[in-house]
Amino acid sequence: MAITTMIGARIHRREDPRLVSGAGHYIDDFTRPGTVYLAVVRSPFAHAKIKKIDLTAASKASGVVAVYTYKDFASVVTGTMPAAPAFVAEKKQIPPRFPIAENEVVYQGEPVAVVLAETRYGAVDAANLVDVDYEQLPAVMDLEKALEPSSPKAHSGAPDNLGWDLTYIPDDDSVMKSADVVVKQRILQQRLAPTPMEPRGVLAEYSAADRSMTIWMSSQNPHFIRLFLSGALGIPETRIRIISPDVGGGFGSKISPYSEDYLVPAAAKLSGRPVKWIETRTESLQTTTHGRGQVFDVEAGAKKDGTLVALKVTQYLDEGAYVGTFGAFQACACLLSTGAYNWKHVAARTVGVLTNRVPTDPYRGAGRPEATHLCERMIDLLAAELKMDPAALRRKNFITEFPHTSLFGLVYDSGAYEKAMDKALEITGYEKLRKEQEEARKKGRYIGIGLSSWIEICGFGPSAATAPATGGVALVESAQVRVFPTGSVTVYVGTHSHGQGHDTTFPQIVADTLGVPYDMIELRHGDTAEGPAFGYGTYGSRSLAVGGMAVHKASMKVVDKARKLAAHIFEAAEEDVVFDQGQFYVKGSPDKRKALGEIAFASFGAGLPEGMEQGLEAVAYYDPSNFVWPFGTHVAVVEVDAETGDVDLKRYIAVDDCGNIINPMIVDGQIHGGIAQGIAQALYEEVVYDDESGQMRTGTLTDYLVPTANELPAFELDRTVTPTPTNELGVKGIGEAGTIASSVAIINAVCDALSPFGIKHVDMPASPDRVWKQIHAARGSHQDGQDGKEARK
Ligand code: MCN
Repeated sequence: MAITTMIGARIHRREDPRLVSGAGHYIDDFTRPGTVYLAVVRSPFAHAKIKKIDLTAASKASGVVAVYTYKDFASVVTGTMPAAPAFVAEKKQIPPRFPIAENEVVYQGEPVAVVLAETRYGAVDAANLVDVDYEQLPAVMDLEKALEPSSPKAHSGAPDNLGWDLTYIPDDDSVMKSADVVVKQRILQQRLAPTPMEPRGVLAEYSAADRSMTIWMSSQNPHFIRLFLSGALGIPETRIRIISPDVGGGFGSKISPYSEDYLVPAAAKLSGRPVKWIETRTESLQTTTHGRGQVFDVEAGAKKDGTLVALKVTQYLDEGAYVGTFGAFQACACLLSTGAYNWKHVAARTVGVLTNRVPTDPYRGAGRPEATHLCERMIDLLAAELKMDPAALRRKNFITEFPHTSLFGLVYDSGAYEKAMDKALEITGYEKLRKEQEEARKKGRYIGIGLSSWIEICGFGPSAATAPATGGVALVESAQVRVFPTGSVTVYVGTHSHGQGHDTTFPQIVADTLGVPYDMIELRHGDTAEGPAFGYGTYGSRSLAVGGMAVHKASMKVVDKARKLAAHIFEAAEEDVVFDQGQFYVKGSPDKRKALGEIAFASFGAGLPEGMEQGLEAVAYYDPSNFVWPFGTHVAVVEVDAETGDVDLKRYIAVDDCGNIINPMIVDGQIHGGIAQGIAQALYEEVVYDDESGQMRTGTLTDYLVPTANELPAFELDRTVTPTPTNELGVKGIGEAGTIASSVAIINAVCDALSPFGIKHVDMPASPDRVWKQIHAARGSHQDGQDGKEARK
């Protein structure tokens, strides 16, 4: 018999023909009869008192149905928007957050009023007629100044701007003193705007007759949104249905609930009309949560022979004006700062700072790109100080024994870090390239080679670890597998695919587990009216390692029931029935077989075994025993033009290990996208605010520089395969790996290229302007272009 091997098959994404031919369904494709359009009146100031709101002109404008402010919403929405305890349970200050401002605005773009009109343009025009009288207040923009006692406060009347201050492991100076070399560096992680292709959007319809709410929205985790809205709107979960159909990217920015997620359904309830709001690109850049926004002070020490000794990390995290729902999760950068290496000691402290910017929240990698960046930067700084090759320093200190318990008590499941690095170096032609670099320098060409040996914690997560971090609901995952009488299968999952290819990979798992042809299996997700009671959503590269396992587990429950029925039909003992590639037979009689489809048909008929119910379907919740820990090594090769500061990314090599693989093509695609986002941070993107006024300067895509394919080289990918012992499939996550690894590979390459100038560190984005200024300063002259000779000697 042919062996079914859908797991591991490099097949095309089945969702793509639909998506690339315009047959996808995004939020703006939906409208309900009688829909009105909502426009949000937003604060133009980062910080101001609202003295008066005059709605007269807006209310009279043509086509306007209603204009609502805080007091209208206060009648239908209660409580405060959620903030998970995450890794800083001892949070000091969580400013209460209502979806719309009452007396004070604390970031530019905060909602102040909403207008409902018959047309979208009518709503926007009328929103411009809402007359708000503000008294501008000082904006808190600088993290260090914000912590000074004399600083203005991000929220009037607050005692200070401290969100949290938590020491995970205190400093032990005596260990650092035992190091022969110590390097110190301040590392900036600029704010980033997630910029999914499809901005956010919400359409809500309230039925007064049966007191039910249906909401179409662009979300990565509709069940959590249903949970939050149920509490805030006072509607039972059973009467709220969230539909998140095709979602045009999220990158973490569509995990948390937003103001509009409350305001649109509330406006539907208040007005009695279906209400639709679609975010504009400027609203997206200004009000969708940002990522990163951190400053690290780091110190690292090593022995002369390169043995790593101690690492000391202080993270200052710009929370923005409120604590993002999962914003404190980014503190995990501290817990992963030791990376792929053995250190004798680590000290780590995280400080959350409230400012007058839009809140930060998870953005692809969330804490893990920051951890990798600081660790891999310090490794390179130590290598330079020790005059060691950066690859040799890594090799000397890699963790080699697994499972490995980190200094923070986290258990790394499996790994082969050196093997991945060796493969990456081999593809790079590392030794030869180092020689070419040397030659090029003699000719005044600045080539740089940057390594990043990354690790990641993902697959959230074990209930014991995640329930306290989320405030109660553990991040397990659910699936329902339903076999129809003809043997076709529908699988309902609690994860949400918005670019990750689950419609392809999850049926691949079911095809192998049930032995049913791949084309007979459908995946459904993103509708809370279907499937198990709760789904936990897609983020933290958890869908396969947790959700895929729930799918596998539910499929196995189906097999177990089918085996009982097959035994009954064969008149054999259950333990004598063999299940092989979708076929049942009795041991010793392989010629007399019944396919799962035949058993399915029988399961809907008469004459079932005593006590067995009709049908063949199962629900499973999967709670992993640990996280999963993918890893790898990336190498970037750049050339810096010393006259312009331009960084030319010449090659990018990535060797990753995510355990067993369901679909290599999809994994490659995930790595491609991830690397592109890391390159974007390293070289191009940065949210910029005016330090004094708090005005955002990067409110359009001409100011916020998202790279295109033109800026990216062809990536050279390869992999090693080290299965995880954490789950039966042996799989680890890959959705964020590229982003986690790549920004520091680029920056290490840029610093390597600039080492002849004595430049040790470059912050992100390494734009021509920033790089040129550093070269210029290093050359010790203020005259443009006159002074390259020292570096070239
Ligand atoms: N996969 C596999 N074998 C493995 C690992 C993964 O075949 N060993 C497949 C999975 O079956 C799945 C895909 O690769 O089809 C990614 O799986 P996984 O690593 O579990 O990640 P998630 O599906 O949970 O996706 C989340 C991750 C995150 S956290 C962000 S942010 C992100 C990302 O995925 N946002 C994305 N990738 C994105 N891709 C697109 N196009 N758009 C986004 O918004």
